[in-house]
Amino acid sequence: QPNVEELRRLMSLRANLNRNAPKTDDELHGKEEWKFWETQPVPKLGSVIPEGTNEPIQPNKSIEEIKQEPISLPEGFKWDDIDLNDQAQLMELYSLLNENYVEDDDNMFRFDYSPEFLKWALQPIGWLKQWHTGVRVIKSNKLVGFISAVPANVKVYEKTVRMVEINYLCVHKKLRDKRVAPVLIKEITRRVNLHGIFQACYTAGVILPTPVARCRYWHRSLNPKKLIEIQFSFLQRNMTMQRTIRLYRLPEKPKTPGFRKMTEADCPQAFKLLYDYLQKFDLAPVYDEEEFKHWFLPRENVVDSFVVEQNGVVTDFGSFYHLPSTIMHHPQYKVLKAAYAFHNVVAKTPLNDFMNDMLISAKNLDMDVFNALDLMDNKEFLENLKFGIGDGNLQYYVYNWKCPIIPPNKLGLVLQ
Ligand code: MYA
Repeated sequence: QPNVEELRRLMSLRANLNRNAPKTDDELHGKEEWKFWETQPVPKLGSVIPEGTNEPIQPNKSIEEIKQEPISLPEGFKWDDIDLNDQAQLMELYSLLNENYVEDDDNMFRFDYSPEFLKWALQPIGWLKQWHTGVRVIKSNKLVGFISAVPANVKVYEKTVRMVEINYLCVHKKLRDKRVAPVLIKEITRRVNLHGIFQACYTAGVILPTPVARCRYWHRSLNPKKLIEIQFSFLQRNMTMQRTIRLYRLPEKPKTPGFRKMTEADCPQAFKLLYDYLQKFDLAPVYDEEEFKHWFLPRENVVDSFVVEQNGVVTDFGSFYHLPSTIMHHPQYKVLKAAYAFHNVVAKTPLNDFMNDMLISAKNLDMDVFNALDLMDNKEFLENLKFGIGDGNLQYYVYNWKCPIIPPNKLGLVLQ
């Protein structure tokens, strides 16, 4: 554990991660067996996959080989698909996650995905209700577990694979360490397999067998006073609050001529910019125009997108999503408002200038912090625009696939 002085010096900002599995290489080496993961079609930790390999680990199954009945749950629990179009059920999922989902290492912040955000993230083109998989206590009907899959086309090196993105795996705090998570994972695998899909991608703060890529969050203070007061960040040595506030001050309005919020009419051009840009990555989504509209048309308090447009020509595009965190024990502040960089593509404006306008836009939406991973071309602007490095890695995984490790600058996938 670094002491407070070191924390100050590093101005270490926190990433939201979970603490139930190893997170650092040191913790990992203390772990001897993977009772669940060693039964799964994933590469062994430490295995080196030769260049040129890019294929499934296990061949696809025929329908007859897939179990028709759900995986057995422990006595007293039942499966129940969550209907997100039913407001009461949507709120049940919201509460489960709000109270039990991912926290930072020191249990100070916990993700607070809004109900509208969950609908956006879980109902893209092709979503299925049976992939919004819940577990309830039979007696009380209380929702105590959840896992989701949504369909996506993902390019891995030179192949585009129909797969699912797995997210929002959550087990109620009172039910932890009872091997419920492996049951949820096996059940969602079965339900996805029944649709002829045998690959999945997912991210986690924990290290599991075996990451295909690893990157890190960086944080740009927009409201440094609040961030320091809630101990999300620390006053640097030799800095006063006033100097810190001045350091992070931003212009009132975006500076690039033609920079504005994206509208439906911009979509064909913005889509083309992003589609072409994503080709250069080794792991990236392959959207069609309808999916692009789903993911990027602005939705209040969920996702925002901006373009630079002049004389009808869209030259640059950028987006961020809104993911607040609950501040767990602060007398005054209850919510940390965070913008997360999604996709950004510039064809004309210098990337640093464009991203500065994105920061200004986030600040003007009352965000406290702007977070970005060090993937795609983000390293070009992180330091210049005064982002500070976070304190945890985000691991990327592809289920039932073997290929060599992908470096962050070849990673083009951002999950919510
Ligand atoms: S990542 C976000 C995960 N959620 C949270 O961190 C929220 C807070 N934590 C919890 O709710 C629980 O601690 C969870 C574990 C549910 C995480 N991914 O039931 P257990 C392994 C995968 O006794 P619990 C996200 O949503 C662990 O190593 N496995 O433990 C993406 C051990 O296995 P092994 C994990 O703490 C999810 C086993 O689970 C994770 O009560 C992608 C212990 O189970 C983790 N994040 O519950 C899921 N954490 O014995 C995989 C621990 O081998 C999808 N474990 O060490 C795979 C693809 C499926 C679809 C395929 C289709 C083709």
